[in-house]
Amino acid sequence: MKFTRAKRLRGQISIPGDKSISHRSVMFGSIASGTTQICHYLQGADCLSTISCFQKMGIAIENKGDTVLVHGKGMRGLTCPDSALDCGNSGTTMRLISGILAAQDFSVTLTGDASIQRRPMKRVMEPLTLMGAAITSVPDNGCAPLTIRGGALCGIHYTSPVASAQVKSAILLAGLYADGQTRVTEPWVSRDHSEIMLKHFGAHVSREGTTAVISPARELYANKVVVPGDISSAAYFLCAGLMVPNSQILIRDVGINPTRAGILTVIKAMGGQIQLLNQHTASGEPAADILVSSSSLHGTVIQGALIPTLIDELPVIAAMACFAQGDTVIRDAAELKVKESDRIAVMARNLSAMGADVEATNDGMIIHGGKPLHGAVIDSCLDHRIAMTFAVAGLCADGETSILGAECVNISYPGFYEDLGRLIER
Ligand code: SPQ
Repeated sequence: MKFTRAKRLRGQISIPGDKSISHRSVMFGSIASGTTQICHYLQGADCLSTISCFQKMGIAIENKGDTVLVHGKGMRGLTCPDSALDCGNSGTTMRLISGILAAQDFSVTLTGDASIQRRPMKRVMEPLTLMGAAITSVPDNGCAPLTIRGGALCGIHYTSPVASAQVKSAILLAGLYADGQTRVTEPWVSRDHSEIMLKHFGAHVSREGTTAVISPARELYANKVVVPGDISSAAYFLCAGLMVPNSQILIRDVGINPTRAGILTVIKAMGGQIQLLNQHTASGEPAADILVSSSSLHGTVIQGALIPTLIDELPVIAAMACFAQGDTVIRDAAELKVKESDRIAVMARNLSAMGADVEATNDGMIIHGGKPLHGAVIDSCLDHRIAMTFAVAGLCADGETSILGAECVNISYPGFYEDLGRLIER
């Protein structure tokens, strides 16, 4: 894909469904009793991997496009698949399913693509083993493929070294099957979609400070889930609207759960003009339309408890910071190194190739803003967030920006380039 400078961005856009919420709706619907209707399900490759994993475990799932019907078979209704479950590129699929498989009375192997086989899985292996599951990393390096032999589980109080919704959710899901209460304490609160949706399905979940608490459940009850637009996908339009002069975009129906919406805080701190309109709640998740207008931006510091609330948006925020006056400092974000790519190294390398003044640090980046960018050849490293970030950066750079491996956006946003193209005026 090639991008050149845009004169302005104008118009309205509806964002595809939230990836995190879509995954959870199929997983929880599969172990609930009855039929769960999911509206605005994300048809990205990651969420299709989740559907196919549960189909292989005997769950009837009808994917009708925007609507998905999951005919749940209850907490003990999954059957042993006849071959390994393929999680594709999706960390969420692999880590959350591990929590459910930890309690099943069969043995399963979880595998996926080259990227997922490099991502750390010890973070879920360790707590689930403490609860009673037997989990091995087939290559014996703490990475996938993983073989999980489920069993009787005991409730634990686990203190996680990282703020990770995937770790927390895996433990909470196992906790549904445990013999007593399960608690997960994190350094900072990570996204709480699992807690919200588990309650929506009848589970007893609460939060005490940075600790999530779940009680064992006999049954989950199917429910309708309306998935809001994904704020991580909306982020590209938010940043593009702020960066490209004379722009105004109305982004419709975006999830603004406070544990996900840190980008809105950062935009305000940088002097960006955004307005939240039509605020509402769907299936327990807050959502709104967001009106964004181009703005003159200044640098800021992004750190601490804010980081888990915008972890996936940091690549595009870093690109936006190149167009802000002064320095933007990102710290406490070492987790970026273990995503689909090492997002610190890949961002620093690609932004530098476009002429930006960026320093990679151990746990983030320092961006010295205000230097004009020029086009370059960008290696996405097959990381969807990197490809989308540089499509946006290319709209504000002199010359041509080419993105290699651009099709990886299908992981979370099929149709991204078409949607962006519709807003561009030249
Ligand atoms: O599912 P995957 O591959 O881990 O996807 C990413 C992404 O950029 O889309 C991370 F690479 O999002 C994660 C996110 O970073 C999705 C997620 C979730 O749905 O629970 C939680 C975050 O990961 P973590 O490791 O902090 O729990």
